[in-house]
Amino acid sequence: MEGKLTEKYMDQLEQWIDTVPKTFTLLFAITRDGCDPVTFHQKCDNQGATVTVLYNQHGSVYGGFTSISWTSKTGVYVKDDKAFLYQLKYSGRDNFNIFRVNSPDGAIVHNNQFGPLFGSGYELFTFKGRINRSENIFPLNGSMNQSGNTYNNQGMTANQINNGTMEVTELEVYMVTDGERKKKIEKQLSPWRKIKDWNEKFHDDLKEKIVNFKPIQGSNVSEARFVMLGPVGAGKSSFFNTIDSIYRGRITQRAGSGSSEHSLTTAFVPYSIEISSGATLNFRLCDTRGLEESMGIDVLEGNYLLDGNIPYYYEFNPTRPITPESPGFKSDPTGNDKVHCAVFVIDSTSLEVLSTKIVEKMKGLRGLMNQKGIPQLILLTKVDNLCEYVEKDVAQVFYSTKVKEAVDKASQLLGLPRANILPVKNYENETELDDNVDILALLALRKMLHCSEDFMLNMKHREKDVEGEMGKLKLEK
Ligand SMILES: Nc1nc2c(ncn2[C@@H]2O[C@H](COP(=O)(O)OP(=O)(O)O)[C@@H](O)[C@H]2O)c(=O)[nH]1
Ligand SMILES: [Mg+2]
Repeated sequence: MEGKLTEKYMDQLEQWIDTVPKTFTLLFAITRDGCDPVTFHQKCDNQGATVTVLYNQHGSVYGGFTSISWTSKTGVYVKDDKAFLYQLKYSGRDNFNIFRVNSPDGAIVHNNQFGPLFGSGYELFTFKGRINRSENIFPLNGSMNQSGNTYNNQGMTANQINNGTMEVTELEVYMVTDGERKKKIEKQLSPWRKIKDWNEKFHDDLKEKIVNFKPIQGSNVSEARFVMLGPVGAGKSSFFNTIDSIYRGRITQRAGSGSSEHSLTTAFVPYSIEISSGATLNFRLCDTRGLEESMGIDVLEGNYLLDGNIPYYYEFNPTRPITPESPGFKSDPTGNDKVHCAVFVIDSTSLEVLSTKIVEKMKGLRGLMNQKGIPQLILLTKVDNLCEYVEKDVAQVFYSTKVKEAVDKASQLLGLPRANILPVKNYENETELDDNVDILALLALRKMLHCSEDFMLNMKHREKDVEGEMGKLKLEK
């Protein structure tokens, strides 16, 4: 098994350790080996220099390095003047900080009851005794403090490193040895998904084709309706903002976005897009309350949502799902009210930690959609956070091995064909538009429109066929 540590992070650790190139070999990973001091010591004792890496559900990566082998003594301070604690990522963003040892005598604590333990003041104490996994989280019973006694804290608090929690999604220990490492190929020579010509003309063509989109004639639909479903923070509102920005010619933020524990969007908002001529495009992107483990849209409400019973701007209320008696309930929805294509929005960097409850919720909704023949897609967001090549240049997205792997994974997770998984990078921190960001988002939107056309065509044929049957019945009478 390969670990989660990326090449970029290995490069950084290598620089911090010394001037010689380093190879990293995974010795211990709690998701694979379980979180138990016995296993940790079996796998990591007497292996020379090691780096311990913790990953949490808030998108933070941090840990410690020691140049001295771990041992199963019963509690001794071990001197290491090369040891350090470090931070690589905080809340989803790279943040490189090193906290070098300033009292080497107590740099490391060796104890057979404990996992990796750094600092005489337990500056980084991972766990003691066996820790059981709960869903995708290991609630470590250790702690972190930046007292500055053993390691120079650089004026940073523990909360600025571990988000104030010792819950982690993974803890790895790598053996560190001298030697050039074979860099993982993170960029392919030929794309894993072929796109005709990724250039300005393609950008303009895509943009125009979408402006000219018209729902299938005779399907009783004048605008396609997409519903975006997914966990809080996945990037639903940002996707609408991205499309809106493309057509407004500047970065816009009509849909509120940001981070919050519960969903910021609580209403059913059917956003439409206005172009410079004042015309509106013939589709609506419906923002919904996020799918939360214990709240959010349930299956019954999902059913109403898909059938078009839920009125515009309806406020989802987790404690009181909508019923036919609720004010505004559309008991006789039109072709426009129906959902013509469902879009699950998933953060590509969270695939590994997506809770099983949320996946089950999405699968439940998929079941409903299959019954109704509604096509389904996945928007795989934040691919810039997944791959450094994409972060630098979004046009590299279909050459990125990491994005390809995430697409495969998402496809397996929900059981949708790979062609229905659409990587996107939303505008989030930009002040200017970028053709490459536009192209990727427009490609996704084009696929959404195609899927909605398929659905409308089926709707139209079904209506015709039913009418035909009725006609026959009448004639037979
Ligand atoms: N780097 C990056 N950040 C994103 C992307 N999409 C959304 N975000 C950020 O993720 C956070 C949550 O996004 P939001 O659209 O509010 O999620 P929602 O809860 O699904 O509506 C915001 O801080 C966004 O700026 C993306 O593609 N790349
Ligand atoms: Mg939102």
